[in-house]
Amino acid sequence: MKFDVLTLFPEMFSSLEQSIIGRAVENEQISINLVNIRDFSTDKHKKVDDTPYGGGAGMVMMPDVVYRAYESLNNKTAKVIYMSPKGKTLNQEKVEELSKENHLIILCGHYEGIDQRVLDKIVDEEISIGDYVLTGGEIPAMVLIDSVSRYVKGVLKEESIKEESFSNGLLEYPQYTRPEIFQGEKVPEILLSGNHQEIDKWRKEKSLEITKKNRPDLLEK
Ligand code: 4GS
Repeated sequence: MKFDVLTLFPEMFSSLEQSIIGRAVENEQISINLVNIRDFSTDKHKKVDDTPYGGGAGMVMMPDVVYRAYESLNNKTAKVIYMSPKGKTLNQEKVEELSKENHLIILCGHYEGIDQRVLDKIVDEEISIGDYVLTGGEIPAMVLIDSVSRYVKGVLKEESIKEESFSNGLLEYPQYTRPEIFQGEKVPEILLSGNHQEIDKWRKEKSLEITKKNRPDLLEK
């Protein structure tokens, strides 16, 4: 899977050099190409934004600068995704669907956003990571890259994908490891029994219990 990211703050993406995503890049299971939109400013001060027509607070990213950054990718077939709270909310189903693509281009806005005209020309899909407002689309882009990369072959062990929250439409059961007693609290006896049928049953019950408590909306689907 190839990700091209159009952003004013490419340095923010250094957190993806760590852990599982960092290893996936090293193993060439995914690639992350960061394009600095500012490099496509033609202004002597490298200006990338201006005040909004019609008035109002903040700055809007200029369409010509964003368009030149996009054009530099010579895109023919990749899906272009704009991270924005106006988009459809990301969920695990969407993540799995996107993981079937070979190439994604992710556009990150900053400040008040991007001139609508360039969005209308280049964006295929607008995606939000949730109903709250951030300072930029960079963290949402990292959320998308992280969640989609988990489904790319070889990035995770296959079992890890099947046994987690949402994969069966429910939240995940609780996990325990050594020591057997921590501050006087024992690990649930059943998990030490070696009876895998009973363990599966217990885990399903626990999944249902936590889903009922925290996310009853998931049970209505
Ligand atoms: C989100 C979000 C977001 C909105 C970007 C205000 C800067 C900011 N992007 N999911 N302008 N939530 N973007 O808050 O994707």
